This record gives sequence, structure tokens and C-alpha cells, in this order.
Amino acid sequence: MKQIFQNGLSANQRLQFDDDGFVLIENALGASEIDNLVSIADRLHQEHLQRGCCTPDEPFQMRDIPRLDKAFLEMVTHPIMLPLIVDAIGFNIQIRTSHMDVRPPQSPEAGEKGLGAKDSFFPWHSDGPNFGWPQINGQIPFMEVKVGYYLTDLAEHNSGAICVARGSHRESVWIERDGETIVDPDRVYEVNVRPGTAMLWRTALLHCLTPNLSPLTRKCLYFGYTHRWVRPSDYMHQPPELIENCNPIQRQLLGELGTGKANYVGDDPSIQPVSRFWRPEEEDIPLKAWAEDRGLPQKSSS
Ligand SMILES: O=C(O)CCC(=O)C(=O)O
Repeated sequence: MKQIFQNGLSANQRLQFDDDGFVLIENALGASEIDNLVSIADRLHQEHLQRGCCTPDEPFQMRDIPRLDKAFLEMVTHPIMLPLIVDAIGFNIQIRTSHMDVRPPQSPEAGEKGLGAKDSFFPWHSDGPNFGWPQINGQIPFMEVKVGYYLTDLAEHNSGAICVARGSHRESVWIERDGETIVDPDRVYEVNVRPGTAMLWRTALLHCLTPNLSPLTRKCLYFGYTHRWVRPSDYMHQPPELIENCNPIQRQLLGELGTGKANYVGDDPSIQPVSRFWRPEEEDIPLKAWAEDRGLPQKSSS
């Protein structure tokens, strides 16, 4: 199947991103990209199994993944997804978090609790810091998008796919049923997709996982992009040897200013204190010119 390069979200994708809170991009990854990413995930998983850090039947996650392999670093600026990300949230962004998830098949008991129930293996939640994001009239402002890249087949019900509650970023989707508070089943979308599909989604959306009752181990990658003035959650600074080999856009997305080699924060004696995360100079924000070249908007969505 053909990979389609877009210069931003289409009108329908924009509507779905605003209303439902997510869009799916089929064939975001080509067959050889998928094979390469799966082999990296398998290698990292094997290394941890050999060190006894996890057992074969346990879910395995690694975070801050651009430092783990060059192919993961390159996913940060994936040519199909970056125009959509920048169109959705703007160019003044960086990676807040990233993770690789490997979820082996589970026993049937994992399916006995209600989907996303509090006592299930993966309850409904939206992503946020301890003590929560600020809220406006009960809603979380648009703080962040994530891209999920699905590397294995999740087309079947209960194959460990993520479920999102449509529209839960803009209104409550909780209802009472049989004495329990549940997410309205009409709002639940099980992301049953083929390998190579990507999902661009607002992390304010409620999400949970179906149990993996399939015979396949589920493998996927996530990259969360937030405004530059929010602190990353997976790192303070990336290792200098990683930054050294990055291009300027990768450096921006990995949270650095300028070349990443100097202290750019708070060192201007004429304006004290100053932070270039708030007041970026041209060299701090190469994604701005990149976005302008593509006619992408200057402002984030709401
Ligand atoms: O799809 C997954 O494995 C987990 C997704 C999730 O909870 C997240 O990215 O915050």
C-alpha cells in the first residue's frame, strides 16, 4: 500500500482531530521501516530478558527512546507525521515523552474485568502530570499530542489495542450503568489497525487497552510532543553525544536550544531572568522556517 505525504491535516482530518480527538494514518510506515523497528524492539527486549530485568510474559516498556537507536531518533521527525504534528500543535514544540511498548499475549483472566475498569490491568486515564494539568471549565486546554506507531497486527478485537473515548478531551463521556460509572460504550473506539498505521491523538483523550488475548506480541512506539515551555517528563537534557549528531530540528525536538553546546538559559545580563524556551531566537526554533516553507499555521489549535 502507498505511503501518502501530506502538507498538513486535510479538512476532514482536522474536523476529526478537533471533534473526536484523533486521526489514523494508514501506511505511515512502509514494510522495511516496520521490519527494522520491530527488529530493534526485539533486540532491546531480548537484552532485557537476558539480564533478567523482565520475564517473557510480562509487558515491557522503555522510555526516552531516541537515545536507544538511530532509527528511533529519526522517528521524531518522521516525514509523513511531522507535517501533521506541526499542523495540529504548532512549531514551538519538543518531545515530552517517548516509549516503546512490547505486550506479550495475556491469560484469559485479563479480559474478565470491564474494559478500562479501575481494577483492570490498564484503567482509563488521560496523560498528565502529578496534580493534573490546569483546567478551564472542567476541560484540559490543548497541551499535547502523541503519535502512536503500531508495528504489529492489531486488527482483531482484544489484541491489546489502545481504545480511545471519542470527544473525551472536550466533554465528559462517563455514564451510570447498572450502578457503575463507565465510559459511554458509544464513545469507545478500539484502534484495530494493521501494522504501519499511526495515530495522531490528543493525550487529554481518555484511553485504555484491550487485553491481548491474541497469540501475537503487540509492539508499538509512542512520541509525545508538547509546547516548548512545558518541562519534558523523560529527560532533563539528552546526552551530549546524542545531541552532537542531531540536525537542528531534531535538536529542537529533543529539548535543546541553539547548538545544544552552551548554556542559553538565563545568561543574558541585560534581561534577567530570561529563558529562550519562552523567548526563542531564530536559531532555537528551526521548525518555524520549516513550517513556514510548508504554509503551516503559526499557532497551535485549541
Ligand atoms: O498503547 C499503549 O500501549 C499505551 C498507551 C498509553 O497509555 C499512552 O501512551 O499513554
